[in-house]
Amino acid sequence: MTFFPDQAKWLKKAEALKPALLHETVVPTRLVRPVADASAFQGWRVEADERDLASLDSTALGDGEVVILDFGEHRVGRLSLRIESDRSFNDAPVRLKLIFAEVPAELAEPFDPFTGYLSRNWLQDEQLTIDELPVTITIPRRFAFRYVRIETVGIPSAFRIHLRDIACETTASVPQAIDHMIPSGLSEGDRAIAAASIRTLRDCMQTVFEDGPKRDRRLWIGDLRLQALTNSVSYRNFDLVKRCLYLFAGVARDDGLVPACLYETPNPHNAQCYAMDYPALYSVTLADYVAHTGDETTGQELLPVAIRQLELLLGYRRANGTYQEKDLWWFIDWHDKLDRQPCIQGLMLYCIRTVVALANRLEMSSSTEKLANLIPELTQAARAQFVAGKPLPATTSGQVSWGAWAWLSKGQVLSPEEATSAFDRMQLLPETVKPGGPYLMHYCLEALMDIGRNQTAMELLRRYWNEMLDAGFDTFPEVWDVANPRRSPYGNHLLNSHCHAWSCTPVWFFAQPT
Ligand code: RAM
Repeated sequence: MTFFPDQAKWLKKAEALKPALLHETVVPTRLVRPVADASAFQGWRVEADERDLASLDSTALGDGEVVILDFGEHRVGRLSLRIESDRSFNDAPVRLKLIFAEVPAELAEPFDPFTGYLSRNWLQDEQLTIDELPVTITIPRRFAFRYVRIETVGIPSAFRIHLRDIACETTASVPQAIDHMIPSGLSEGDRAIAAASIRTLRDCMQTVFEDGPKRDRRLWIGDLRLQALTNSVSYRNFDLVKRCLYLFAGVARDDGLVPACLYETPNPHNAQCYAMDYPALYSVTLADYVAHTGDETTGQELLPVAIRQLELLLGYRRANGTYQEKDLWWFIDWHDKLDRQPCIQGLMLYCIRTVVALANRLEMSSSTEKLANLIPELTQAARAQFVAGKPLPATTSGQVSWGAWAWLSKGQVLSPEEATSAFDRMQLLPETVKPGGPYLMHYCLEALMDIGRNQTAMELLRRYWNEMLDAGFDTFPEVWDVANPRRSPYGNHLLNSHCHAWSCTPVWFFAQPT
């Protein structure tokens, strides 16, 4: 028994909305090699190899040789290549070790001995062993990369090999060319930010909005909400958003809670990973979808799912007005020091207010009456904990953070005037906890926009996202900390994803009225 009687029907709707994947052939643009450089991102940059790409065809490769191809920009797809012997025979199998790298460090630093909290198999290496030459091979796994390192292993001295026709068949549900998606009228600097944003979104737009094509390659609500925003001012592929909303609704667990993320194959299913903030944000994603498309029929059908999330999540609220992570995990941001209590309370209020407004729009306001009635009490409780008698919004232990400020503002726990003055004073404090990554930074900027501080938001956006461009990115990464480029939530920077959904929103900000 599923909680919502229509879950099976919703999964069928999602299936019917599954986009066809588009494939285009792209080829490398040059040969490069990594160079240690303390001033470069993670200590590595690439420079042009003295060998010319055009000479690769005629280069006979022996044992232990390395070729590194630069595809010119970040791509997602499958690599194919032709391997030939320079003789009429090969008297032993040919082995190639390949590494697909989004950033130079992946080309230069050994993957082993492996440390990290996630599986080593997320690191993009591959080994090919080929018995008979000549052969043209397409590596079955889809990779996310800018560079491909190929190393020959164990080639006997009796023959040499040639690598030819190296190409990538890209995969995405949108075309590869991005220029027409970049808003007109931007300065040159903003165009560069916009291009990387669009490229990030493009490479994550597969048969769902993936969080990152390198890792986790799956659909998360938090990422989806931000991708859907950027999509609304670029590709406008609203069917993909609709598909994702139906997928989450279709895999809700027995009590109706949707997971934080889901798996698409072999059949869409619940990843059994729950986080308070992500199901709460289902409501906002749905409300945005209705606002962007005017598709009220879908809004009406899925409104009960959004309401159910908030009702269930409110059940985790303790008598003292707090939520506890041991009852249900929440994400909010990767910063280790951030006290997320004010964030989660502000976020819940923001989501409740959003679903109430959506229900009004859909003329279903009786369904959110109970939620609406709770708003004053929840707001007062949050004010008592984080605002009353404090010089700045802070946690009970006195921590001042951009995250708390953003979510208390978005939840209207702070009035616009309070939010404005608090932000100005907070900016002057050296000891505040800043966002640990682009995801929370997005919400800080959104909160600034809400109070009409668009100029400040855009200045912060340019500073933060330009730092990433300066580090050499042409897509935006999951983790960004200019002071610590090797920062990783996974205990190993090589596991980080460098083309990550939640970092793609600058284009949405550029489209907002100034
Ligand atoms: C990571 C993913 C994803 C994020 C979750 C919380 O595993 O990269 O983007 O939404 O964490």
